[in-house]
Amino acid sequence: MAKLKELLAQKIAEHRPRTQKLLKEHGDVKIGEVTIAQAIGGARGVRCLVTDISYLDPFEGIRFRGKTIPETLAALPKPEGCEYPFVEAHWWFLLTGEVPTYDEVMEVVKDWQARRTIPQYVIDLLRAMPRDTHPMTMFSAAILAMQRESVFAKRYAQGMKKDEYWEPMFEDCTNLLAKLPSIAAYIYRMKYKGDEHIPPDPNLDWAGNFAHQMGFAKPYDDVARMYFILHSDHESGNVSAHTVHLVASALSDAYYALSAGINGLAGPLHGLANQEVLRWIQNFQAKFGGQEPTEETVREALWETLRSGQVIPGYGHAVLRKTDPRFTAQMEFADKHMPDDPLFKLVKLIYKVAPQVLMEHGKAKNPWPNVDAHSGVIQWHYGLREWDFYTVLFGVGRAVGVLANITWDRALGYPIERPKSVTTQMLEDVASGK
Ligand code: CMX
Repeated sequence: MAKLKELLAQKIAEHRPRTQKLLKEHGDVKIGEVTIAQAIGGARGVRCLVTDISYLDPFEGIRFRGKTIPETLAALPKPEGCEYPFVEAHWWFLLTGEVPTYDEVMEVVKDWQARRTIPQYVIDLLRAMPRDTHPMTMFSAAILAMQRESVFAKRYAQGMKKDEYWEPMFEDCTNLLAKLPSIAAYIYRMKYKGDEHIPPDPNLDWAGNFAHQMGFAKPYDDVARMYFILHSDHESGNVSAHTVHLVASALSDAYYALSAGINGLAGPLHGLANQEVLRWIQNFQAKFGGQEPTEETVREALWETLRSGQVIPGYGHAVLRKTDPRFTAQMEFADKHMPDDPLFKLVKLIYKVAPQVLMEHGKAKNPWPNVDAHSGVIQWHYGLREWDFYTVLFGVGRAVGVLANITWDRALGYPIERPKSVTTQMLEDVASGK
C-alpha cells in the first residue's frame, strides 16, 4: 500500500475511538443553541459540523491542521528552486495532520502524474458545450461526467462494510484531484486560447503542470501553488465545503459531491466574488479614465456601489472579523513580485478606503477584505485576464480541502445530514411564548 494510504489508515484507526467515545458517553452535552435569527439567517454561527482538517477563528483566520497560513507554507516541502510548497504535500498534511518528507511527497507527485489523463469522453463533452458557457459550468459538468469512474459506487453496489467506505472514497478523491488541473487548463485554452492545447509535462508536479498546460511561464507555477493551498479549505460551513459534505453524506460519491460543491462556489456571494472584484475595478477604471486613482475617487465609487444596492465584492465575511490572512498572504506575494503593478496599487488603495466606507455604511458585520479581494489581480498580472475563469482556479484549490474532508467523513462514519426545519407559525408561537 502506498505510504500516504497506509498512514491515513493508521490515523483513522487512532481517531475512530475518539468519535465513538464522544457519541457514546457525551452525546447529550450541549455545544450551543439556535435562535430565531439563526434559523432564518442561514444558520450563521450554529455549531453543528465537525472537521479536524481546518478551523476558522474569526480574528485569526484559518488554521490548517493547527497551523496558520505562514506556518503551513514554511513547513511543507517545496519543489527545487520554488518559493511555495507542493500542493501534493498539502494534501498529505490535510489528510494526516503530518508534514511529509520530500521523498514521501514525491511518491504522491508520481501517483498523481500516473492518474492525470482526462478521459476522451470528458473532452468530447466539453467540446459539445456552447463556447460561451461559463467555465464553472463546464468544470462542474466535466467532474460530474466522470462519475461513471467511481470506485466507491462500484464497491458499494457489490456490497461493502461501512468501515471500508473511506478506502474507495480516497481512491475516487485521488483520481479526481489528479485530473482537475488538466481539465481546467483544457477549458481555459479551448475557450480563450484559440483551442490550442499544451500536452502535460510528465515530470512536473500538480501545480507546476497546471501552469505549463495553461501556457504561463515562471513564476506562475508558484502563483498556482500558493493559490491552490490558500483556497483549499476554510472549515466546513461555507457553501462549497458544506455542499460537498452534505451531498456525500447521502453516500453519493466524490464526483457527485464535488460537482455540487463547485456549483455552490459559482455564486457571486461565494467564489465568484473574485471575478466580481475585477469587474468592479474595470468599471471604476472606465469611469475615471486615465486619471490616477485617488482615495477620493475610490471612496466615491464605493459609495455609488452601495447606494445602488450592490455589495462591495471581496469585502465582508460570514465568520471572519478581520482582514483575511489569505488576502494578506497574497498581498505579501504581490509586494515582493509585482509592487508597481497599477491594479495591485488600486487594490491597496481600495483596502485603505473600503473598510471605513463599510463601517460608515453600517451594515456589514465585517468591513475587512476576504480572499477574493486580491486573487484576481495577481492572475491579471501574470496574463490570465479572462476573469470568468477565476472561480475555476478557486474550485481546483477548494477540491483539495473538501475531498480530504469527505474521505474523513466516510472514515468516521458520519451519517446522512438531515437538520430539522420549522414553520414561520412555529417561530411566531415560540416568540410569543406559546
Ligand atoms: N458590501 C455591502 N454590503 C455588505 C457587504 C459588502 N461587502 N458584506 C455584507 N454586507 C451587508 C449584507 O448584504 C447584509 O445586508 P442586508 O442586511 O441588507 O441583507 C448585511 O451587510 C449583513 O451581512 P453580514 O452578516 O455582514 O454578512 P453575511 O454573513 O450575511 O454575508 C458575505 C457574508 C461574504 C456573503 C457578504 O459579506 C458579502 O456579500 N460580501 C461581498 C461578496 C464577497 O466578497 N463574497 C466572497 C466571500 C468569500 C468567499 O466565500 O469566497
